[in-house]
Amino acid sequence: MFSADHNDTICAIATGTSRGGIGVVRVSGSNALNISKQILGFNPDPRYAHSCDFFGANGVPIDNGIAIFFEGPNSFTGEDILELQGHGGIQVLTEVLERVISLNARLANPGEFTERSFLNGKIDLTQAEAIADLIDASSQQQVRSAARTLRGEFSARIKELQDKLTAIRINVEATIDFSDEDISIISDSNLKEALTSAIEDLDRIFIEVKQGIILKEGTQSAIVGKPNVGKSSLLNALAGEDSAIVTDIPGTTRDVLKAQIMVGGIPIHLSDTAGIRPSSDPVEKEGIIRAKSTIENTDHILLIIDSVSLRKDTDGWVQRLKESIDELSLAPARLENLTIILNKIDLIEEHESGNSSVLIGEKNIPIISLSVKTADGMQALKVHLKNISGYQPLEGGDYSARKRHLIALEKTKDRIIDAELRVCEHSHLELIAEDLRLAHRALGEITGEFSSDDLLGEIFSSFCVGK
Ligand SMILES: Nc1nc2c(ncn2[C@@H]2O[C@H](COP(=O)(O)OP(=O)(O)OP(=O)(O)O)[C@@H](O)[C@H]2O)c(=O)[nH]1
Ligand SMILES: [Mg+2]
Repeated sequence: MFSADHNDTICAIATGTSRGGIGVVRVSGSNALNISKQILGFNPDPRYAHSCDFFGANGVPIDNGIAIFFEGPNSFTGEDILELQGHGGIQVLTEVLERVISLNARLANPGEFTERSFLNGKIDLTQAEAIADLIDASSQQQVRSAARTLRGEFSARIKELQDKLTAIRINVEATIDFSDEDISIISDSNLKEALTSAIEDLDRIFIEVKQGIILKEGTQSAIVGKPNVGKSSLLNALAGEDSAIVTDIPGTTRDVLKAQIMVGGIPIHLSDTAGIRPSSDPVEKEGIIRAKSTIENTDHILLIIDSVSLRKDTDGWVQRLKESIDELSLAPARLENLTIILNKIDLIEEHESGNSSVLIGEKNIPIISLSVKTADGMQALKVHLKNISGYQPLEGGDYSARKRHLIALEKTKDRIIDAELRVCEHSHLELIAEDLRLAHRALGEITGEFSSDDLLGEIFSSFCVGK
């Protein structure tokens, strides 16, 4: 929940709730100095690491550790902060926390320290989001991109574009002001040129943000095909654990089973589905309905075929492959997202693993031949999964980005295109000025200049307590 009251003093165990060598209780707010004096028994020097006792109400030390007091506004939140670094046991940390609460502080909501940092202008919204991304990062690339955004590199890109828009708006507004005197500060052609250049900049940022989203959210791949072709075996092999039941009985999998793997730093969300075949069994039928719905909603479709039933060295194999694809009832455009996996090549005498492709209609569909059983060809599949994710590292590194950034950029672009059209139609400058104002506003949503309480609530509630 977005916290309406920012005047009180908040506290939390900042180091999580598991056992550790060191545990930190963090306090932020106007009462932090008073709490410091009560718990430490002296007035701490700002930014000085005091080795001391942390006293309970009865004067008995609860713990001994390092206390650091940061005087606002030179602190993470911009408020007075006290950090008590004690021993990392749950009981001892809870006692220190309870003592702080008894001295007129309240338990912080998730993300409330970061929220205060944002509200006090210490960081912008993209940096606040990057803090959550850094904490949640599960690959080296995610750590790098979150750290880059936290350093403000993404905000700087947005700021550049905002400055450009501001310059255009100043010229448009000035031309409106001097319209009685028939003075034109900016000509139509110069205005159009400036808007086109802003759209080009937007498009570049758009690509960068898209890469950031792939890195953070990854892509979805559904494993589909006839019963018994090895779908669940493939899920288990990729995930590195036996999550799905594997038997030689066709129709084993009924429900959709999900697993997440990391390939080259990209999260790939896999779904194992029920084998598709005509069935009168109500449970299996429901499983097949779910499999088809998964196919519709996934980014990529991995159609597994038993290579014994579809030997590439036999006549008419392409036609038979086409029939298997037709059974999925895919919309023609979805062929773009299809990969064929020929499994069980270990059962074919002279087999070759790896990549090939086949032309179906006008689409060249990739084929990976492999054996889940022997792992032959599995590496080729992993490389393929990374390639189809669409991730291409940017030259200077990536940003950690979110869908809301993409939506705001789209809104900004739409408004600038509107303005561009009006320039072509020689519309009133007031209308162009309004389009540009709205474009500016949409861009400001990214850094949090213009954000609703609902949005802020959504962002900060995804944090952990103590951050
Ligand atoms: N020889 C060989 N057998 C395999 C291979 N992959 C899977 N199998 C076997 O094929 C059988 C079916 O495997 P599953 O993974 O359960 O197949 P499925 O496609 O999930 O089947 P359903 O859930 O019934 O649709 C099991 O006996 C597996 O051990 C492989 O690469 N080679
Ligand atoms: Mg299965």
